[in-house]
Amino acid sequence: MSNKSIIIWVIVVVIFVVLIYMFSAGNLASNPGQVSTTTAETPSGVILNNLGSTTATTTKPQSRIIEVAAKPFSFTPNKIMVNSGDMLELRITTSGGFAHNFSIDEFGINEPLPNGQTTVIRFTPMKKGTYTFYCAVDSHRERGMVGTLTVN
Ligand SMILES: [Cu+2]
Repeated sequence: MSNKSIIIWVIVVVIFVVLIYMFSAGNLASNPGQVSTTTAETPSGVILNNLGSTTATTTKPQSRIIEVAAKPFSFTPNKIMVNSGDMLELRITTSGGFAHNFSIDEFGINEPLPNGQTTVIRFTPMKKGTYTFYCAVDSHRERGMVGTLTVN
């Protein structure tokens, strides 16, 4: 091998290395495409900060397990407050000898609650507001089996 061909080989290797580097850098840049969905949340944090950190609260959606007792004729608690996007799991336990029901019209929930059992109802309210939950059996609602779900 002459000196000239060694130099050519070195140049070829250097170009090759640079190409590999650029290619992997391109991959690194495109992989965070997924990460950028996470980064996309950052602007809302920035907006919160702009609105004033004194009023900013963490409203990250979270799993919420809420135990509810259903008996003649009440739900306990009868006021439930959650944040929109929370993944709710209501565990409603009936007692007192009657079968009941758990309904929230706006969410299309209409679940029977057999006596003496715990019924699990899962849903994720996305829309803020105050919604009425009630027992749809006979006149149970009028007798007090009613409450409010507030979604903030
Ligand atoms: Cu009832």
